[in-house]
Amino acid sequence: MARSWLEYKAPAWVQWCPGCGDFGILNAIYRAVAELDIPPERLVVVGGIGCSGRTTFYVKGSNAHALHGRAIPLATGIKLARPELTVIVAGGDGDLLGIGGGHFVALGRRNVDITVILFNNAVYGLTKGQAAPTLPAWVQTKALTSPNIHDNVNPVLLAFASGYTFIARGYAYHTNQLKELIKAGIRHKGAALIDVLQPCPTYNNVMTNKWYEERIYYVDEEGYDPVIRSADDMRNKLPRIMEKLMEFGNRIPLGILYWNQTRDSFEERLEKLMPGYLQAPPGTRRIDIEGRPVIDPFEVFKDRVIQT
Ligand SMILES: Cc1ncc(C[n+]2csc(CCOP(=O)(O)OP(=O)(O)O)c2C)c(N)n1
Ligand SMILES: [Mg+2]
Repeated sequence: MARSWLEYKAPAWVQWCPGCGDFGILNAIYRAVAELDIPPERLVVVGGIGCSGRTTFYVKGSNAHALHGRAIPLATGIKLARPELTVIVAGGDGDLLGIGGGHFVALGRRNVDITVILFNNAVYGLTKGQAAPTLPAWVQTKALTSPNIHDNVNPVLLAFASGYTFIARGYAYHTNQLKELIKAGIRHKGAALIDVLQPCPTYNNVMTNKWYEERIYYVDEEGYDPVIRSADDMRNKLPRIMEKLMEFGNRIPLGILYWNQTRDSFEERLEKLMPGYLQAPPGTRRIDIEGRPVIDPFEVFKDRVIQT
């Protein structure tokens, strides 16, 4: 029997504004990991900095809170040291696409088996509503003194260009559908992006629940097929996939948009390079033999010590 989601509820007071989309995403994460029966000690939620990054305090797991924009590199290190762990990144659009944009791209190139949940409210919520990289041009949300004159980045298209092998989009208030997308992303062996659209009732007074509800629809209701199993599939399905990845206007597609099942994960590539890596990954190896350090950190770092 699956675990209860309550096993994943950390004893912390949830500090988000009433009506925040983060609650829906948190709820979907709880139920996804419970249904997948992931033991909390084998679950790692790495949070970025932002309202969204606080997710790491609210889910019981072997979690870590990174510096702003650095959730992906920290998660990558954890996953490569202990590939048997389930590693999830929870970060905002500012964190993952602004200051952390280079790391977002690098994860796709590596195709590390990490599930990135992008809390996409189009604003910097925690720092009081500045324009995030996903805010469309000429939109003026209430903290801006003039309309946004930056063009917006499309996270699903950037993920595709970077090499992510599972790309989905969900809506924060549709927690059942979002839970299923998160489960599929976790099960996928490779870099997964779940772009989660979410109203920010405090700072985004333009992209509201009503705004989203008028535009969103699910691609599976149209019989859309996102799965790539061969080079032929890629040739045949790519035009349709590009259409869905690029669509963001009067209609916004939700669901699994792209799922490439042909590429090795980074862990599989490492195993090819270093046979035995998966049996004895670095995080499980002894760092001393019979009490004698194999690596003497004092020796290694001796010329790096700051003399006072
Ligand atoms: C190096 C650094 N620069 C800037 C900040 C200030 N800061 C904190 S959160 C944040 C952006 C948060 O926006 P987002 O990532 O979209 O998360 P949200 O709060 O919207 O969930 C910024 C700029 C910081 N903490 N560290
Ligand atoms: Mg944000």
